[in-house]
Formats: sequence, structure tokens, C-alpha cells
Amino acid sequence: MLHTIKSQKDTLVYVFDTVKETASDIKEMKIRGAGRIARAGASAMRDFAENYQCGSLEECRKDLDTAKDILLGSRPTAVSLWNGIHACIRDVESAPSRKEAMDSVIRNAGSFIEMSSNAVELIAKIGAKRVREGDTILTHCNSSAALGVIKEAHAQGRDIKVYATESRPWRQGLLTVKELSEAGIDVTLIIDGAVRSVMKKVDNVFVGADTVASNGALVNKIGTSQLALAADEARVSFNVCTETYKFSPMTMFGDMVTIEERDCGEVADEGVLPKNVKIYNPVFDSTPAKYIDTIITELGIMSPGSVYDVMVRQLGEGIFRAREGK
Ligand code: RUB
Repeated sequence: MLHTIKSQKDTLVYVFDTVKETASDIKEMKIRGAGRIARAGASAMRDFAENYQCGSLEECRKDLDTAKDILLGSRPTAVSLWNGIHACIRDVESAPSRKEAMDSVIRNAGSFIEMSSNAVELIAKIGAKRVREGDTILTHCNSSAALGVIKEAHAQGRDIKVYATESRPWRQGLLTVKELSEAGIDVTLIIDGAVRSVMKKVDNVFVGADTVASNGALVNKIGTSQLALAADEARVSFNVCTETYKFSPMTMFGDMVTIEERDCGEVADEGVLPKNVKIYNPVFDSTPAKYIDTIITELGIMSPGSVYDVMVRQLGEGIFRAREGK
């Protein structure tokens, strides 16, 4: 749906509605998962650029900035969204005309979406080599990167079993068990509290990432750190499956990752609890690097200690922009 507004001279048609709809779908978790929200954000920026019909270069830069802020305001934790959107607009500042600015957004968004989808496939191929015949795997929440690894190992003929956590309160584990069972994999749903209890039967943990900090710490769905601690105690390998655009450049310069807190109603319906009971609903947590055995990326398998170097190499001169949070 087009949103039409008047400028000083002409009637200008700005397409903010797609951007707002995408932001709202991300906020309400109709689109969820760090990779998917990044691709949805890039796709909304591309739609915006394709439909932006008039205005000066200066106006177009301002409107792109507004579109960026609307999308980034949807969910705060996954740096994938920030990196995806900044990849789209990185050439806008140097573009000599409105057309070239918008063309660069369209081009960069397309490249980001393609790179992002290819990365998930590469991670699956690389990570599957870490799955042995007869392995029992534990996964948490619903990560396309982690599930890609598990499904690829199965597709390559390895006989595996999977435990998948329910992942309260949104119960993304139900999506996971559906996806794995449809792929023909032997999968068992467990409640989150059963993680330590099943860990003694597990050979390998595979989880996804919303953000990886420069010190190698992982930010992922709440409860991930419990899996890591239980895996450490049981000497089970703990593996993070992540595209490198989930590495956070801002953490190199001291920024902390914002942990999203969501509505209390997601935990208990209104009126169920006594009035004086409070609810705290953080939806991500941080797992220190020391609990992580491998980080499986599209560039290969690395240790948490390599994250900083990879970020420096990938950012190149953009490192100074990252320092300014741009
Ligand atoms: C999803 C979640 C996933 C990561 C990685 O949380 O924590 O593990 O986002 O997913 P939510 P992917 O459901 O709150 O978005 O590998 O698909 O990018």
C-alpha cells in the first residue's frame, strides 16, 4: 500500500508503509530469527528504494535514514539486522545523485540477501562434517543455521538423534521439531528444564546466534547459556552456527549488546497471577567465550578468539564508521 504525502512543489509518493509493515512483523515475531529479520530488513530497504519516486538527493538520504531507524527500532538484540541494513545504505553518502543513491541501495540489498542465504548453505556443509554417525545432538530455539547443519548431516546419510528444547515462552522449539521431523530426523522435544538431565546422552550441541561480540561471547535465545554450562559440565562439544554478519562491530568499541525484554503477557496471561507478582521476560542471554568450542561460519570453523581478527579484516576501512556506530 502506498502512502502519499505532499511536498512543497509536487505530490511525492513515499513508500514508508512496506518498511513499517516489515518493522511491525519483526516486532510481533511474524518474521523471526536473526538471519530472516536481516533479510526482511534488507528487502524492505530495497522496496523502499525501488518505489521512491522523487525528492532531492538530500531528501532521499533523510528518508532512507528514517526508514533505517524504523526497521532498527523493531528488535534491538540481533546485530544481523543492523549489519544488513547498513550494508544496504553504505554507498548512499558517496552517491552523486538520488538515482545513484537508490540504485546502490537496490544493488546492495540484493547482494546482502544473496550472500546471507548462501552463507546458511555453506555453514550447513561445513558444520555437517562435525556430526558423526550415531551422534545425539541438542539444539535450542529455532535457528536456520543450526538446523541447516543437522539436516545436512542427515541428508548425507548419518544416523542421528536430536533433542530440541521447547524454548519458552514463544515455544520456537515446536517449529524446530516440525522442521526436523519433516526432514525425516529422529527428534524429541524436551522442556527447557530438562537440558541438564539429557546432556549425558548428548554428543554435540548446535545453536544459532543473534550476535557474536568481539570477545567471542555469544548472544542467543534465553537459556542458551544454560545449555553451554551443562555441556561444559558433561564435556559435550558446544558449537555456534553463525554467519559472520552476526559479528558485532560496535562491541569492538565498548558497546554492550542490548538484551531485549518483551511483554509480561508472553509469560503468563493477565489475571492469572496475584497482583503483586512481577514478571521479568528477557529473551536473549550471553554465553561467555570459554564455554564455546567452535564457531561454524561461512568462512570456516573458528574459535571464539578469532572473532576480533575476522571483524577487523571484514570491516577494512569501515572500521572507523563502526567506531562511530554508523
Ligand atoms: C531466535 C534465535 C535463533 C537466532 C539464530 O530467536 O535465538 O537462535 O536468531 O537464528 P527469536 P538463525 O525467535 O526470538 O527471533 O540461525 O535462523 O539466524
